[in-house]
Amino acid sequence: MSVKWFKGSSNQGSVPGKIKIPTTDDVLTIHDTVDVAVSYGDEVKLRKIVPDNMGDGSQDENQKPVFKLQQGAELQNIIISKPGCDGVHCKGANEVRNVWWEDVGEDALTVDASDSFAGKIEIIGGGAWNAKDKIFQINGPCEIHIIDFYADGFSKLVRVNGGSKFKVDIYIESLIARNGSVLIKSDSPYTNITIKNSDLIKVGKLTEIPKEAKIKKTDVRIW
Ligand code: ADA
Ligand code: CA
Ligand code: CA
Repeated sequence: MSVKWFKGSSNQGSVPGKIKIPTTDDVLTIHDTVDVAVSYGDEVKLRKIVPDNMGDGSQDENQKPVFKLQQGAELQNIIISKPGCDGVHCKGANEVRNVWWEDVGEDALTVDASDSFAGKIEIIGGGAWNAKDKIFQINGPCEIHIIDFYADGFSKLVRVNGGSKFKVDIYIESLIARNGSVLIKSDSPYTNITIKNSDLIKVGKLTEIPKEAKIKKTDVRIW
C-alpha cells in the first residue's frame, strides 16, 4: 500500500478517535539487527519487519535492537512487528519517519548516546502500541522532536534515563497519546520541554520532572 501520513491531534474540540496500524504486503523476517549507515526504507511503500530470535519483547534488557541508526542515518516507512525486541537505537542526528511499532518490546526507540550531544533526533509520523513500560528512552544529551505521533498504551512516553543529569530538549507537537501513566519522566534539572497542540486521553500525568526543569505548553487537551 502507499503510505498515508498520520496527522496527529484533533484540534476539533472532541476526543480524537482510535487509529489502527497500517498494513502492507511487503513483509521481511530478520534474524539480526539491521545496521543503517545512511538510510533504510522505501520512499512510499511500507515494509513490515518481523524480528526472529532477537528477544521476546519482555522487559528483559538484553534483547537486540531491530534497527541501529548510525550518526545521521534515517529510517522511513516501516512497521516493526511483535515482539518488538529493543526497538530502534539512534546514535544521533537521525530522522525516523512514519515508523510504526505494532507491539512495543522492552522499549520502542532509544537515543543511544553517552556523554556527547547526539544532535537532533526527529520522529515524524508513526505510532506505537502496547508498551509495557517506555516508548522513547533517552540515554544521552540530545534534542528530540516527536511530531504527528500516535501512542496507545504505555507507562512513560518519554523517559530520560533514570538518575541522569544531562541536558535534553524535548519538543512534542501534534501528538495523540492514550492510555498511559506519565507522558514525560526525567530526573535531570536540565530538561527543557515544549508541548504543543496535543491530545492526551486517559494519561495519568503530564510530567514527573525536577522543579528546575522547564516546560512550556500550548493547546494541550486533556480528556
Ligand atoms: C533501563 C536501564 C538502563 C538502560 C535502559 C534502556 O532504564 O536501567 O541502564 O538499559 O533501561 O536503554 O533500555
Ligand atoms: Ca530498558
Ligand atoms: Ca531498552
